Amino acid sequence: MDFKLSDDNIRLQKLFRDFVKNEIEPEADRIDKEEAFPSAIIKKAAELGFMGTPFPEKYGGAGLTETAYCLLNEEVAYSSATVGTVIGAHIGIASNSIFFGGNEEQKIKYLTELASGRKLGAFALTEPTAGSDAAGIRTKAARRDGGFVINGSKIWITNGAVADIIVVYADLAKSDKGRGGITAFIVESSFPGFSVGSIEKHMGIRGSSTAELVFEDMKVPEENMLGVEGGGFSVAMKALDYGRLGLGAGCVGMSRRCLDMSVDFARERVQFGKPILRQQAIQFKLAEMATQIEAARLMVYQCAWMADEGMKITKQSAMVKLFCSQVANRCAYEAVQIHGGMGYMTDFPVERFYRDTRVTEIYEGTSEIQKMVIAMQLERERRR
Ligand code: COS
Repeated sequence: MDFKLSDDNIRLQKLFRDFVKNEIEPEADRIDKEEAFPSAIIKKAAELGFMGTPFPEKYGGAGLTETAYCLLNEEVAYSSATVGTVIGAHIGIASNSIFFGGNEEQKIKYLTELASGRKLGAFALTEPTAGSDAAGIRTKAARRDGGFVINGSKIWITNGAVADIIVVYADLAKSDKGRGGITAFIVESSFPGFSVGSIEKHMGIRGSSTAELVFEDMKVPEENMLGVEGGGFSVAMKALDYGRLGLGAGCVGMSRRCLDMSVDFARERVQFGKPILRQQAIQFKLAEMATQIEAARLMVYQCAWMADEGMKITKQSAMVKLFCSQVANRCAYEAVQIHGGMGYMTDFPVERFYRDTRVTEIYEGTSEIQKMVIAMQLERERRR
């Protein structure tokens, strides 16, 4: 058993840290305050090969591991959860849908464009009737003229208004209900019949784009069906397994940042004649934060190792997502508490982290859904 990062991963971690320090940190507050999509940062990340970190080089990726992808997410979210969210939606769930569900032609045509960062991806599953109950989608696909036509809409799609390539999950069955008909399609934003509807405003991750997508008789070529007819639900679930792992790594980065800000502040802030870092009330908070972050980090990298070994990560990644998002929320809460009045002011990043961490217990499956996934896996393990 070896808990050290490999020399290659230590080098990558340094590379990611330099990128974050030079390109993201100077912009992170502005991105939040101006609700600005971080296009220039994403372009730079693409030039450096980061937009396809875990994918093979033959598909335009960097040919690295899930561990490396987690290191990237951890460092990026240390500075900006917005940028972490854009990359997470692009790699974790959109590109992974094609990587896991696509055939060779689809990977060459679409994954290469995504992994190289020339195009941006989105994952379109959620609908008004299908949030936690992912199988409740109403968007319909039908066979027509040797291809498909899709009608319906999606909501709350990350990268939705800016993505070029979108993996859309639609119901190809005749029935009105059931995951049996759910089929995945690769859609280009230039397809006639595709349009962007309302753009959402949100509490945190304010520079990320969250949009409604509308499909009106949108024609999709036969060859753009991803995987098999009715196989879409499994593709979405597998992509989410990997998305949740990356998201957990981002939560570790956010938690670390909250701790670092808190220690720095507590060293400087003097009350009752000494730095508050010397007050037991504050020491206890910092110690709890540090201990939880240590545990969260170990969970992330154990799960990343499992993924790199080709093991099934459904249960483990749900645990990672559940625990790491809770830790991030607790760390942000305590960071604000330690900063006191200053933590509540918008002049300091701690307030941004408080808002940004909140969504991590909601998107890519709420904490309650992660518990369901874990419990269902426990049941399956006992049945075997
Ligand atoms: N990988 C591959 N396939 C999977 C899978 C996984 N991780 N999990 C489930 N599947 C497959 C199963 O094998 C099963 O296939 P068969 O019917 O052929 O046996 C099928 O999918 C259904 O599985 P299950 O019975 O577990 O599905 P449920 O309908 O009970 O799923 C949950 C319920 C909660 C797991 C699902 O609806 C879910 O994850 N919801 C949350 C969605 C979400 O995260 N939304 C956030 C927005 S997207 S950013």
